[in-house]
Amino acid sequence: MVDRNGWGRDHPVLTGSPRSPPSSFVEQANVSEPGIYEEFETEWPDCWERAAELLSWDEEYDTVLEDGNAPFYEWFASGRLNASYNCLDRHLEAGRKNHAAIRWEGKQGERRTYTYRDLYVEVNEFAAALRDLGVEEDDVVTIYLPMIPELPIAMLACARIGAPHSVVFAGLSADALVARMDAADSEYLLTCDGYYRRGDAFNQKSKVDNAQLKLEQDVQTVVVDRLGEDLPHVLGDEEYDYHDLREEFSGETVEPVSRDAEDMLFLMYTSGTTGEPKGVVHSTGGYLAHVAWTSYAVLDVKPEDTYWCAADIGWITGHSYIVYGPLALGTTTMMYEGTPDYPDRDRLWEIVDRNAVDVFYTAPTAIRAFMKWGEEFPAEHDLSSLRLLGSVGEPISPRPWNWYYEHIGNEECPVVDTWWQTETGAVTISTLPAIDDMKPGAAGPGLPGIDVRVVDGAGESVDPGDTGYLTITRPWPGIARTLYDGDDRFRAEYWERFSDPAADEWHYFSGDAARIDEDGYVTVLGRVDDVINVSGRRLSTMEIESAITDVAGVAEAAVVGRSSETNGTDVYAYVSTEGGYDDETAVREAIVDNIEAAIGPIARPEAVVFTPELPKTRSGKIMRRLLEDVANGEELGDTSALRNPEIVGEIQAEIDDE
Ligand code: 6R9
Repeated sequence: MVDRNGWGRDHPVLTGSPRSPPSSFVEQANVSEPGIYEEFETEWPDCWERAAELLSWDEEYDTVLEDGNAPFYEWFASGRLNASYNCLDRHLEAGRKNHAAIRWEGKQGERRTYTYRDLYVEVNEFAAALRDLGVEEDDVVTIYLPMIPELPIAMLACARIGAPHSVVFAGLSADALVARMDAADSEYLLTCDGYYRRGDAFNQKSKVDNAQLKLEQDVQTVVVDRLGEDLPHVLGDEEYDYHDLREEFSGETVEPVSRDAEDMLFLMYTSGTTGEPKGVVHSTGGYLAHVAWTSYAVLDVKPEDTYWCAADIGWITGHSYIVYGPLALGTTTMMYEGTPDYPDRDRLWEIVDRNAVDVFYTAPTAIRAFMKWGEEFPAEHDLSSLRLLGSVGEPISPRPWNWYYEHIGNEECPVVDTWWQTETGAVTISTLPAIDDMKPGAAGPGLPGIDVRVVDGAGESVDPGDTGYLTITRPWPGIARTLYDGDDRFRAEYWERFSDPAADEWHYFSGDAARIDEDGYVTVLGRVDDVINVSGRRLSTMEIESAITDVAGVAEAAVVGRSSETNGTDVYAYVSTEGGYDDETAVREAIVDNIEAAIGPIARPEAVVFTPELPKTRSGKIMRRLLEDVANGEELGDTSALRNPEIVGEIQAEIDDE
């Protein structure tokens, strides 16, 4: 239960002053009619036809929404389409074959451009090869590749023949690959020999060889030779070279398989905090319509744009906003293999400058790093091509928001803070950039047609400013259809908490805590499992973190609970500072003051531990669980998912010294 004295009740909402959309942006925006919210309400669910109209259908759908078997919704029922046709063929037919589809920047400075025609040719050849290997419609193909063009090519080849893909982030371990292939009963795997990590050759194939030993099923494996002479490899039984296959099927074309709108386009495993990874199932019609619509309405993508979502395709953000959304709209999508600080900290700005990028979409963790490195890096480059900036993946507090707005967007680009999840498929909460004011620190209202509610434990909407659980009433086209491991788990994970099946009332539970203000803007506070209870008061660790990161000189913060005899839990804060701030005492005092000012003395940290970096997963999420173990002097759990495992030992040493 969220009680009235509980988390966040009488605390100021940590949002900055609102900003209006820049008029230069409004004039050219894809969506600028303020009446769109009302229109979606009065015409719901038919309003979603606006999304479906962005696609080409082989057969028109009969109904927009079938909700007879909730929470297993069907969108655009009996409509038929093919995702690869929508991302490729139709752009060729529209005379845009020489338009750049993908611009790829490799780690070693390599560059490749694929026109829509080039992409079409290679997707078709690989689709023919997959068929020849025996892949049939509905067979799950696992793809375990880093950010090289063969990754989206393979996804589209799978989509072309109606074989759902399951992309496993290349940085995950052999065991993680085995777990995902087993769970999906997948007998086909596409991987590579290796890839470069800061200039060194890293062996991916040996991870796959380890995985093969543990897999029960026979697997046919296709290997992309990424490293050539830098990492010679030998192919075993049932292993094929990607380039040889392409040569064998050179020039072949494959008819796109007409898929039912509800047929599975792909499977994406996402780790829950505990237990088995969840295989989130996405549909062909609803998913594609929703990602195309949000790319159009929220990210303002236009066919003539160079658009860059600097995420990894191994996660949902890359699926929806590097591959399917932008390619469905026929734009040029950038793909970057490297890291933001190699060879130098201006790498991303150099790419924006050289490619005249129009729209740039990244995560707060990256923005905080840019802020920490300093404004001189973007200042070295011409970023005036930028028109819109986006943020996704975590809450972004006002200070990094403002930094992004000023130093990257030159106060001329709207910033969209987009809240969504692997399960929602596409953006569900965000401002519409030409219509809504931006409030730094709040993602925005539910998009048109999305009914977001912040509720208490009994499912009642909380008052504006109060904290509660983030739920969504009514379905939307991109919503996950089920979990591959079973309908029961899908129902239990997302629907049981707040729905009333007897009354046929269904509310999707996101697992996040949030606040909503008088204008319906949602400030996401983080997962509910990040809530700590200090002296009977429930505090959001994210809220405390936001108060900390608002202090000048602070780059990042992670707050966890430490068991305490007196208080139940104490607030324990880990902080990394920006370069140049070496007076820890002053920063520590400012942090404590700001927490007290923003939340109250109840949230005063028991300890503030300074560290050069926070431990993070490969997708950039801070591993609070580990930090909690460190704070509580417990044995550490698994650190294999970390990008920087060495930092945990350093933090422990720092605590021991104190
Ligand atoms: C797209 C993606 C989902 C979780 C979600 C929430 C957090 C994502 C956010 C945000 C605050 C935003 N999250 N976007 N929190 N503001 N704009 O990241 O999917 O990897 O499944 O993570 O990420 O906690 O529940 P996924």
